[in-house]
Amino acid sequence: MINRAVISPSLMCADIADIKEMLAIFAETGVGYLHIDVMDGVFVPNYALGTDYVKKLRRLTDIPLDIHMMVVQPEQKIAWFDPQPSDIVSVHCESTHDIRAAVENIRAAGAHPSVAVSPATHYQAVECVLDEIEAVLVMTVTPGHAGQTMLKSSPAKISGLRRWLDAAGYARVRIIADGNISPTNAAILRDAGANIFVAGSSGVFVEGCGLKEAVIKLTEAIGA
Ligand code: S6P
Ligand code: MG
Repeated sequence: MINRAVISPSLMCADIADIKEMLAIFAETGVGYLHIDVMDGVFVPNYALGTDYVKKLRRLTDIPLDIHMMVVQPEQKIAWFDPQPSDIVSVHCESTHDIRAAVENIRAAGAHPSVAVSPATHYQAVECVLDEIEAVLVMTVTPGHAGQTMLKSSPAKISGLRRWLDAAGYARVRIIADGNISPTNAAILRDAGANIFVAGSSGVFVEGCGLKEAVIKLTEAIGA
């Protein structure tokens, strides 16, 4: 994976009425991934995108997916999404007692493994799988809902994680920032060391702003 800053639009925030037009804009502007929030109503108090949505989406685009599993026992559910070689799949370390099995199942399915950490979880929780993962997803809001405000502790958490990864010889491990990634927050988190910017209602699906215009603005903010 190339370690450059990229945008990953969060499709739970997208208007499905415009999906083809939206995907054409993402292809034209060169977004890195499409972020798919999977929620089971148990790990988080909400439901979001599922297997059939992903299957149909794959027929419409070849942009890689960045699948964020907010479900219990994710190790049993990874294969349901038929992960592809360019996809990233993130599993929460709080959602399973066997994070290594979850990571191994992502690798076995052929995708890039990533571990997600909720706000109350220290990033060092990923230490036992550091040799196996290619990214760490840092939740900069409480997982479960779009439209929240970024926690003030997020830039320091991301810069601490970046320094820790680099010092341990894992500079290649990318950091995904997820939650209230506005252009202003994206620039701050880019300086802190994030590489992939999940863009929802404050990033690209912004009220009163055209989609293409918003993607360009966010791309400029991350210096891509
Ligand atoms: C939240 C989810 C996120 C949101 C995204 C929304 O549980 O993991 O991916 O979809 O953060 O973006 P925004 O700008 O509305 O916070
Ligand atoms: Mg997400």
